[in-house]
Amino acid sequence: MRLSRFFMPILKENPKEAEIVSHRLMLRSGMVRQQSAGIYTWLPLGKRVLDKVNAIIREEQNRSGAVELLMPTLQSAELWQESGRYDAYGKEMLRIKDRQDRPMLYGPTNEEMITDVFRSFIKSYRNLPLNLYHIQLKFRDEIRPRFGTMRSREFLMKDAYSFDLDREGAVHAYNRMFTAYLRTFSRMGLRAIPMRADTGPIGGDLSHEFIILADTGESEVFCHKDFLDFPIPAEDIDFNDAGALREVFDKWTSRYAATSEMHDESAFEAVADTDRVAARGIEVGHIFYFGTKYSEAMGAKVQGPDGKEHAVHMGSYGIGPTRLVPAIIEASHDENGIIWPDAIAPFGAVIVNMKSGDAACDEASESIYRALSKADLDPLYDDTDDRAGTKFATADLIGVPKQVVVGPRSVANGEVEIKDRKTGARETLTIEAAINRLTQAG
Ligand code: P5A
Repeated sequence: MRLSRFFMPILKENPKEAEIVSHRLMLRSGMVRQQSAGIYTWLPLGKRVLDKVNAIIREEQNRSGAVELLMPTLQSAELWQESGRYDAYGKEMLRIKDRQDRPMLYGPTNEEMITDVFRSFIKSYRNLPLNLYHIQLKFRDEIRPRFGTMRSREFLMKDAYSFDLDREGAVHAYNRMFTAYLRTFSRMGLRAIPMRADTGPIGGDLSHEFIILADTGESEVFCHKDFLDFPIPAEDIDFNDAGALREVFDKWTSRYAATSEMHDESAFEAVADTDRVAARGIEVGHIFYFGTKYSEAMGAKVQGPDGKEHAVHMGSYGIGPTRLVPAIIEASHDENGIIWPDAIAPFGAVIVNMKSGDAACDEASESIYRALSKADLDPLYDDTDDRAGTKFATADLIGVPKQVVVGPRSVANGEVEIKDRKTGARETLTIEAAINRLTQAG
């Protein structure tokens, strides 16, 4: 991508409305724009990062055996009247009427709709287990949308729904998602700690929130320090092996970890003084097992091996991609801007042409741009007429992992500089060696 052809509206001033660093950096780097309170446009730079986050989520969901579909954002009120949540949900639900005056709503979650999909097709236990997910916009009319896309009214959610014949199957399904979530967040460079959680309006008796420790987090959390370095399950873990997944679950739940709503002061005090972590955190995921709450109310039944009808046991599993992006920034930035982990960087490298218009600089930059593009490194080429200082600041701000600096003095010797955004380490190499270094590292 040539920056002169891209759309990346960088802000020079710090936006006054941004209270936390991720919100400030997302606005300054032109990743998002607020359209109205808690409702955002994802601009091209932000969209690239969001797509990377979604791709990792999708890969890990698919690996665990979940199957993707896409449900609509608008739902009919009838489904929610069946489950009894239409009146219970309260003011967070955005209620709408269509031209026939039929009550509709912008979905805050999809338990009812997926139960309706399920009951209209699945009649036998032979079709179980089943886990269906989608990545779709939700709307919750939060009283206090804040911190940009961290707590917005319209936001993206990956929501998965599992269906099993009995509790045992449902617990296996829960452990599948538990394990998939550990892997998902770890691939984004995050350590998300599963904590016993309240089930709120979703319901049920088993629930974990996945929390990233961050000073700017909205939740108060208490946990054992072992969570900071437990090993993450490997890619080849067998998601059909209930025993292996049970072990993962037991290991991660053997230590104290709770949000303030579930906090038990005396249990926490039993943890050795030096092992206690009391901190703030960001909830990036939340999983629930709620048994037959929706299947009973909505008649989602299958015939079991005993020939009788059974209401299916269900769970639901959420991740917030539009919250994850700022959460990653909270965890990875410095005073000059964002530092993207490689796996979700919007570009693989940025080529900084210090003197656009200079024949030698242009030629070297173009050849590097061509080579990196060909190697699928997805480079951004800063070919604008900005001053070199502005270009350096932009490259640091947008946080692309590798910068290739093409300046008149080094180019005269056939050389360029590679700067690592994270460590700040610089290395001068011939153009060819620089291309090799970047394409091989990738
Ligand atoms: C689980 C999936 C549910 O809604 N039903 C379907 C269950 N869970 S949840 O905890 O309420 O939300 C799941 C995840 O969505 C993100 N999220 C938000 N992100 C941005 N702004 C918001 N206002 C917001 N609300 C929820 C969180 O990541 C949460 O864990």
